[in-house]
Amino acid sequence: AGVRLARALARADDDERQAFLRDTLAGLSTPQKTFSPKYFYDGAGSALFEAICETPEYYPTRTETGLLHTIAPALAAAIPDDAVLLELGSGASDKTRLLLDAKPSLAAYVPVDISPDALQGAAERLRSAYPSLAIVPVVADFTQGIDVPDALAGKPVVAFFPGSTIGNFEPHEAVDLMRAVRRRLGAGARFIVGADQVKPVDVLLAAYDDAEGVTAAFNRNVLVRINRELGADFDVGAFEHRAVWNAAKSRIEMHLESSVAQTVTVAGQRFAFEAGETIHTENSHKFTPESFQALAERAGWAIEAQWISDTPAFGVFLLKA
Ligand code: AVJ
Repeated sequence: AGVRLARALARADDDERQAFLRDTLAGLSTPQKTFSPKYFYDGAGSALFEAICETPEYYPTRTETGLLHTIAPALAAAIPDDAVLLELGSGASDKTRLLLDAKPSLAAYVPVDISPDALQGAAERLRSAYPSLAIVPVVADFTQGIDVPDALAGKPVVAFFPGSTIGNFEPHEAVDLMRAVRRRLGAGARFIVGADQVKPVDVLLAAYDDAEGVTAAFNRNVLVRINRELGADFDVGAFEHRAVWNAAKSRIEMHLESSVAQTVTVAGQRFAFEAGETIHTENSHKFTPESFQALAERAGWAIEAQWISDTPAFGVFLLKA
């Protein structure tokens, strides 16, 4: 297995794929098998996420978009005129348009995303919609550090992290990430964060297990990606999508449950599954205004303003360093 692992690593054509392989093997080697949700977003996964946002059950995107539409003037007033807008996990950049429209004086927009496909499509669409705005896309895993292109050094940076992607992180990781953003942006900086709110469990479960099965396809797609990119042999049809509410941790968990006892090979290493055993593929923490404030404050941010939508409740928080 050692030699085959070494060969698989050598074949991996870039650092990103090596990290993907290493993380996948490590995640399959722990008692509770786990994958990081950042690996959902290959081209197909990014498209499936956009399709999730169109399902009737998945309320966060349309709720946050409606809220941003309402509060865009207040956000624009808090953003310096010549600021660089830096978005973490920008995906299709649809919500960003609300800020770009409300703040035409922005110096530049820097979308940061792990998916080159999503980033490229978004940059093309935005360039034709905002021909006079400097758009500087950055393909990066923002959990590994936040870089602003040199050309924009010296400008005030406002960070934008919508979608409740912050909910993907364990609380201590969320604090580390928000602290890293604060250190990178410096004194007086602003950080606009979307954070989905606790609500009745049936609403949450439906949002992560839509009737059409789009979320199930999104969850299973990570197995398709691992098969293709890491030379694995997952029987994708032998894993069921599960969405579970973890009340103690205030989060929806997604799992892939092995429907039979089976063995899977990844880069020459074999991993046994019992029937009913799961791979934990994602956490989506749900917040209260108080729980989110506490997290932001632990990272050294102060709450400058906050807005919570009408039911289904979704929060947008304006943080000040
Ligand atoms: C993009 C991370 C915010 O957690 O709600 C959607 C991803 N997962 N349905 C979320 C997701 C399942 C989404 N985020």
